[in-house]
Amino acid sequence: MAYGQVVIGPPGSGKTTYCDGMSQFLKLIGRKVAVINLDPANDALPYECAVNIEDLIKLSDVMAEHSLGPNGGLVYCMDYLEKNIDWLQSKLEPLVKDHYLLFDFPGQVELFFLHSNAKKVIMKLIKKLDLRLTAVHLVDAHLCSDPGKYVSALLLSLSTMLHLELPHINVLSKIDLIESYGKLAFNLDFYTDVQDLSFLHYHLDQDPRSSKYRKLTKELCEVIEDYSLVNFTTLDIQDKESVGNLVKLIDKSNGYIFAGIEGSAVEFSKIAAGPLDWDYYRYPFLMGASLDVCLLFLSF
Ligand SMILES: Nc1nc2c(ncn2[C@@H]2O[C@H](COP(=O)(O)OP(=O)(O)OP(=O)(O)O)[C@@H](O)[C@H]2O)c(=O)[nH]1
Ligand SMILES: [Mg+2]
Repeated sequence: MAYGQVVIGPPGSGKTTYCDGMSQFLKLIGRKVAVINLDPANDALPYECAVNIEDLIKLSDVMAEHSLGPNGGLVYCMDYLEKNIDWLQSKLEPLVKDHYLLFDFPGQVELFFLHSNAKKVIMKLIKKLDLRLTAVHLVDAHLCSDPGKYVSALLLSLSTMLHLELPHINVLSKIDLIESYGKLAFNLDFYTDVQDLSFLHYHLDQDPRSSKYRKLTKELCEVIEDYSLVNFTTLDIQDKESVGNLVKLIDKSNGYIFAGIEGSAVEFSKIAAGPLDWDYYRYPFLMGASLDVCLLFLSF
């Protein structure tokens, strides 16, 4: 059994930078990490990747051969990957024994809430290799600065959660830049907790573009609230405390914290309900240290 993350989100939301930063962080806390690039449009990779889809198929070749644009080309590449899942499986087999996996996916969002090929790739890997994966869905925090864009980020997050059916964490990325977008209409908690979207209506009405779709937006907000599934955590990939907090959430969601624990159902539920300060106890030199102390040791 191996654990890992499926890193997804719109173009430019920070997926590749995240895989780089997250792999560095996890290595520092003692995990063996393999980053798998499944985005054939990723040209300059900042991390050393263990598996690269480019070795199977190149986006430029697909576009030239089939007269496709980049979007159609990416859908083709995902289809091709699904048909050739044995290639990926054989590359991953030696890694799953002792590595934590980070999958860097393309930023074409319809692959994750509409088409079935990327989902099939993930599900086949989970089944064949006995993986425990969490979807980490990155959304640029910039979208909070515009109520209409924020509603579309909520809808995208919800439809991706429902489509992928994985343990799922939505992340507002690049949170370090949030102040540079001007004063937000609400406190950041409003955007992360997704508690009462009716407060957005007034601000949506101020924008002539969104006031035109007032009724539609209201109905969509109600759908989001009725499901009551979406919330966000925040991330500044350069801030080790921010990354550390996210790692704890992810490890709880995919069950990493339970790995190797042999105990009763009561022990499991104690851990599940307990505070999130468990991770670093695995590493003897950090035994008993608080997260702050751990992070001090693990300079990023
Ligand atoms: N300030 C800041 N910039 C970030 C952060 N994360 C990513 N970036 C920047 O955002 C830009 C896009 O990052 P990428 O990692 O290439 O985004 P991506 O989601 O992989 O993009 P695509 O693969 O094209 O979909 C880069 O210039 C990064 O340096 C962050 O936490 N803070
Ligand atoms: Mg990328």
